[in-house]
Amino acid sequence: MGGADKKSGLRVWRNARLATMADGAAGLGIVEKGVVAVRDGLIVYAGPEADMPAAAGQGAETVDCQGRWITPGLIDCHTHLVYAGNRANEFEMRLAGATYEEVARAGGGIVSSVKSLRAASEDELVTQTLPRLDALIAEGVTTVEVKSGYGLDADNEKKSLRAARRLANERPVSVRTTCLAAHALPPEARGDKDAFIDLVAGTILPEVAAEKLADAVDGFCEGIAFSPEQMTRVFDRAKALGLPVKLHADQLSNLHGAALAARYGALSADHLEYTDEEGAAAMAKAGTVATILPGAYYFIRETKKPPVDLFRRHGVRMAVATDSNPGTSPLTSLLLTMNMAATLFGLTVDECLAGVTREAARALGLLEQAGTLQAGKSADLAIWDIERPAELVYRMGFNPLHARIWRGQ
Ligand code: DI6
Ligand code: FE
Repeated sequence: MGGADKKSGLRVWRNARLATMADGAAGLGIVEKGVVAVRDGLIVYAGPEADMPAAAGQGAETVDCQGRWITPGLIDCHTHLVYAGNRANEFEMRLAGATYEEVARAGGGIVSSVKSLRAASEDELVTQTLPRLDALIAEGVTTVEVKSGYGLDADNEKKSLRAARRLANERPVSVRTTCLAAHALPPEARGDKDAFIDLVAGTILPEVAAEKLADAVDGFCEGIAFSPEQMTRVFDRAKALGLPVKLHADQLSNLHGAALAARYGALSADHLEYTDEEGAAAMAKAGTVATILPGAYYFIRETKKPPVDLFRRHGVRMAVATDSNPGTSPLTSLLLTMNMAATLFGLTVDECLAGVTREAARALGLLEQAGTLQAGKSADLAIWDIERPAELVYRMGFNPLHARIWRGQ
């Protein structure tokens, strides 16, 4: 008992500058001369040192941050991190002038990742995913969302979700899993999208839910994937199973996916390059977060930008994520992602930082537990060797992380 007490005892990070990211605070919620006090993996106080209640500091082990900045641990709220192999060959084909269709006909595209994932064991998937996870963690990520979507049958979707869950045993990081069975049509479906959606809604989702393998359900609503009507069948089943939904929406065309997501009270709608004002208004009303994914926009050389001004005008919250995947965003740096969101889409530094902390937590339904430096939340911290927060967004390919604390450790 005594040993356990000591281990989980009070620790205080002092002499720090805080970007608390607290909702409602101005800008980043900056506290000069700040402290963060932690007990049992939870923040018990975050604020000015001068105002710290005596009880919060009594008998604490202290860490002198020497004026460094502390932000909430970063949250990557949209990844397809679990996959096998890679698609560098397709990248070379595209550089040589091949079109997406030509690549697909040569056996490329999502289906080639499906083939690789099906051939890999669960252990191999974990082994292949860890270096990508480590790259995220090295930049201060403390929570990562991981989607399935390269299995596309019950056994392989479950295998990939189990591999995703196991990442949390291998590394000090929180993992949220999302079932994206409605991602693409597998070859054995022979072009019958409706029959495949029946399989997703009737078999895959119920099996995934029965084993509690997913925290949410996602889909790809697009001409090259599934229609809004097909997505409603997936979402209806998700709701019946008690799972929150999110959606890859309006990435390549405007099928009004954002409005559809909002109608289902989705946690987030993601990509959104082609979303119109109606979609933005519906998202605002539903509290659906807009997850901005500049990595995919950059990598596929999209030219249509998500309507950031509409999101601002309607009060839609914006998250920023890597979309890490082998086909359209082989990106494992959330810091670089912030730079892209600022440079390509004009997000402000404050929006970028909120997008990888507070709003990312909101997009995962985790705002009660993570995403800001506030009492009662998980003690997930990133401590940075920087003079001002803008440096986290400004630099490209430079990592100023000094230390990362996950659940107080
Ligand atoms: N949108 C994307 O950009 C990726 N999935 C999705 O729904 C593509 C995934 C891949 O090509 O492997
Ligand atoms: Fe994605």
